[in-house]
Amino acid sequence: MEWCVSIPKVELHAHLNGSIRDSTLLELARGLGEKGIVVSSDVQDVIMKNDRSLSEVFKLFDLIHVITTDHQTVTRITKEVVEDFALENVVYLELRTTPKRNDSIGMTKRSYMEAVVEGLRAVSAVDIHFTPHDLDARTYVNSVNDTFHGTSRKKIYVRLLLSIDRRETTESAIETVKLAMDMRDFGVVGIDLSGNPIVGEWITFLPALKFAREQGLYVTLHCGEVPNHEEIQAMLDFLPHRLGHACCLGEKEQWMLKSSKIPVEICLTSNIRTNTISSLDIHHFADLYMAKHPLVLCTDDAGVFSTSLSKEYNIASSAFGLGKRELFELARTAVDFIFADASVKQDLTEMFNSAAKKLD
Ligand code: 6MZ
Repeated sequence: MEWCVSIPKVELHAHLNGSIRDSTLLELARGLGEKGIVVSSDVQDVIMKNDRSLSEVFKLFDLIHVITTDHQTVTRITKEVVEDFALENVVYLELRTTPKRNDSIGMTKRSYMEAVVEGLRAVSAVDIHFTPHDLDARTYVNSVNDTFHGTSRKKIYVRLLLSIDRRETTESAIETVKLAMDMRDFGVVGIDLSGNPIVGEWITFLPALKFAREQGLYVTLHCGEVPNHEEIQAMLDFLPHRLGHACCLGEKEQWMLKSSKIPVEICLTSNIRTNTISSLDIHHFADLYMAKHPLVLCTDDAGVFSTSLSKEYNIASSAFGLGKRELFELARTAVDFIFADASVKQDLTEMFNSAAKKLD
């Protein structure tokens, strides 16, 4: 496990509100409990419960959103989540979150995202690079190399994806895409479609997703968390830049996925905890890995599922028999699937190349 922590890693599928530290959630719940807004002992029970079905997970998110959705808290959790990833040697993070509107506290989707960016600015325990205009990328590479050997502060590149929740209307989804376009200078690179997979219809989101792609934003889709074959087919036909999960694919869909070479964000613990896949023995990671399909290990919701990216690498190692060299290559190839620009890719490639020389 220690070794999995020590290697540089790339995280491409992490939901902000799913990645909050338990201690922070409990502290926030206690605060709201004192004001009578939530019953803090109920919240504690729900937060600490570890075996949740997929539908229970979405109920938990509704509760988390009650606890976290004010500007100050959004800023705090963003800062902490980025620092937590960086401290386990995640060197590039694509953090996704659903811009939220809450009229009662004067929150708009834009002000929510401004609070997220404020959180990135507030990062202090590590060095962060999150805008496309960072000038000191070269220094970054060198210092990440030092980081791998424990000699300097941790460094992390962060880019943002704006999520469209499946409960949203077409108009609301388009509003999110427009916001993403406006916020490119603050590190926003793409759009994600997520939320409860049994809610909403593909046709509702398609106009916004097409618009995003036309505008040069990257698109990743939560695909196949439930066996909705019509939707899985439509998602594969859309040819997004990446897919999340891709669990419940039929034989023909698996064949289409492999031919498409669309990279898949694999979230092992999440799939098992939500019972989307009954056991790691039958997880599609093995088949896709053997087929040399582009894959990246991710956490999904490190807080909700009590995991970390290092743990996910460790699980892949024990469940699928991957050795150190294979795990390192898995981490390194993830650089090919990031949504940041070529200069970031180049820096990360050089950094992984240099770390590879020092592998034992
Ligand atoms: C689908 C998920 C998810 O956006 O409020 N989310 N959507 N499948 C999953 N697998 C378990 N895990 C998280 O983060 C929380 C939101 O991310 C989506 C849900 O829409 C959830 O409300 P943000 O930061």
